[in-house]
Amino acid sequence: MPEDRKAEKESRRRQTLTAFLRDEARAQGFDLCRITRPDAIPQAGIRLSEFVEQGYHGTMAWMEETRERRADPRVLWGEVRSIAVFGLNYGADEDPRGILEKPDKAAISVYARNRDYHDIIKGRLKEIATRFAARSKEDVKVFVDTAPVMEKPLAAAAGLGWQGKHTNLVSRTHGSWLFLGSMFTTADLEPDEPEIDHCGSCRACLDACPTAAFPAPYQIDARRCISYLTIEHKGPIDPLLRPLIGNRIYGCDDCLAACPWNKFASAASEMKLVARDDLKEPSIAFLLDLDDAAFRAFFSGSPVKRIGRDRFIRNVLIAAGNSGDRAFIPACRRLAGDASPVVRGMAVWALSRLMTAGEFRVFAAERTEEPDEDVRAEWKLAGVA
Ligand code: B12
Ligand code: SF4
Repeated sequence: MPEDRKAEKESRRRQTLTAFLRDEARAQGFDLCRITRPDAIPQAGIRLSEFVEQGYHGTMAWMEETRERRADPRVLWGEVRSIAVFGLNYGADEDPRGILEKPDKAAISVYARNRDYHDIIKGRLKEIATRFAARSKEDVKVFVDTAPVMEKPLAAAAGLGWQGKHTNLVSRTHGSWLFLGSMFTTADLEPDEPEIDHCGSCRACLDACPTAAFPAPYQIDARRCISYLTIEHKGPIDPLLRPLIGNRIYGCDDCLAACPWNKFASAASEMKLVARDDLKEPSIAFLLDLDDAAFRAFFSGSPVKRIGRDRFIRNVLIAAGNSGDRAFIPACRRLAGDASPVVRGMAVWALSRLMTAGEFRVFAAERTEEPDEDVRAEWKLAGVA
């Protein structure tokens, strides 16, 4: 076959497969699907190294361990020729910051009020990949969040949006409310144009952060981010950051919600299928009472279940301590005798804020010997030697 005929045939195949993939993505409920090349993010690896060298990843050691694979999709999978990036709108039907004014309620970030998005997206990506592989006779691999893939730079290179100053992907059509997932393939697909940065001089997201987690625009120090502290971080949380956490018990949406591009976003109709109304404004009193079995049952199918009951109750105790609501004192007293040291320690902190100085002195005098070093440190912090 002459060279030009061959090139024309290849181009037609590329276009047909790309169109097939977009149709499949739409059929699976994705709002966006665009294509990029595996060599499209040369800056990302360098910036990831800077991030890790600054220690911004905190205790997420896996970020450092997988650095090389994360930085370059070709190290993760040598045969990959094209990467399809998918976006799923998860916008809420109201401003999620409203609950921050209700100290007796617990704020769970929007993404976690639904069934676990890893499960939702992975299932849909697998469907698409199976049909695409059958049609193209090419190899495919799908990833969402947990794999060593830099989803945001890839999404920006594919043109789904750009990385905003809060570092997340912002889209002109969906604001800051998109989940991302990707499909790597050996197929040669038609790449899309990248999106350019439309943040301009805006710094709303940077100013909105309660814990000042952005050392500079486009850079995050995860160690200060409430999402990291409440989800990824095990053990006691820095006492200086606790008051700034307010009633946020799982993740945080403040920087996302502050983004002016959200005015183009709509509430996600897709997510309604999996949204849980009882996770919109759960009461702190109810959550403080959850033992391990009740925690597992209540958060079954939710991403919240991943952090386990003890870390979760630690977070709820911080919210209780920040509430100023003395009605939580009996529950906190009970939790000060919990089997988990991280729960006991945070109960001591909460009580030191909710009780009067006199009440706390009486409570301290009644305590039994504490075997755990971290809990002893909490007593010391509260002024009890
Ligand atoms: C680790 C991680 C976290 C960590 C660290 C956050 C972070 N920004 O890295 C913590 C636990 C804090 C976190 C929190 C959240 N996360 Co998270 N997280 C991830 C994960 C697993 C890896 C991200 C990563 O590679 N970070 C390393 C850094 C170095 O990479 P980066 O963020 O892309 O950093 C870039 C910028 O700093 C930029 N940069 C640096 N300097 C400069 C200078 C200029 C001029 C420019 C232009 C750029 C630039 O270059 C870097 C490389 O591209 C991804 C899933 C995945 N596999 O990608 C989800 C992911 C990023 N998280 C997500 C979500 C939803 C959240 C939360 C909103 C959850 C919540 N409500 O609590 C918060 C948001 C906090 C925030 N402002 O980022 C979504 C974001 C979707 C989107 N639209 O972007 C992802 C993609 C998961 C998914 N599949 O949907 N997360
Ligand atoms: S998620 Fe909250 S704590 Fe984390 S960077 Fe954004 S505003 Fe700050």
